[in-house]
Amino acid sequence: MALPILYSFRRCPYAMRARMSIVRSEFQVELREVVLRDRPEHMMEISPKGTVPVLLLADGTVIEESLEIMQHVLDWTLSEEEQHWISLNDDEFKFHLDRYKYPNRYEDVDEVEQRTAASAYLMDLDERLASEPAISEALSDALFPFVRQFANHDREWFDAQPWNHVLAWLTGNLESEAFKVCMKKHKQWFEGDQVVWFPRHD
Ligand SMILES: N[C@@H](CCC(=O)N[C@@H](CS)C(=O)NCC(=O)O)C(=O)O
Repeated sequence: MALPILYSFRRCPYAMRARMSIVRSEFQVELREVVLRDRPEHMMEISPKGTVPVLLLADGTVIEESLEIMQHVLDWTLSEEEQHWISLNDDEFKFHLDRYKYPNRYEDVDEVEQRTAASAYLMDLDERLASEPAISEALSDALFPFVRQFANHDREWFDAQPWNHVLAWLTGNLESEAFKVCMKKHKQWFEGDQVVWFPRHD
């Protein structure tokens, strides 16, 4: 039977969260590594909006939103609280993250103001991570790839901030075996290439 196909880009935080959900589950896909300026024709045919990740199921269903991929793979129904954090992350935090990382791509953007605005979310997240019950693994996987991006922009500054729970949570995720599997490097996919299984099956 045909395997589900995942069009993915290693460094994309949306693709990362989708791959994390696959690593956590029994799901197995054919992974097709995409270079965004050279998107495969087949990917554009099944998902003309042109963003990664895209999951094509064996029955022909196309799932082209990272969160919907996670929900499908994990059979995950978001609680109200999970929905709340994901909206904060995907809308507000991502908005400021992009402007903090690439201020020149936008008009009238001050990098430090953007960093401060993004930091409000991280301080809230820090408080949430300090309280019980812990956030679910699925929610954690949906969020940390974005925090990773923010942290990597100026790691020294990030590490000096008073968000110890965020720091410990991020470190735990980045050092995890699951994340190592998720971040394994793959060559750009071309039609006719040998199938790359993900996670790898030996
Ligand atoms: N809402 C989408 C967003 C996905 C997205 O924006 N991915 C970026 C890469 S990180 C992308 O494909 N951008 C297309 C481009 O840059 O042309 C999702 O959650 O899957």
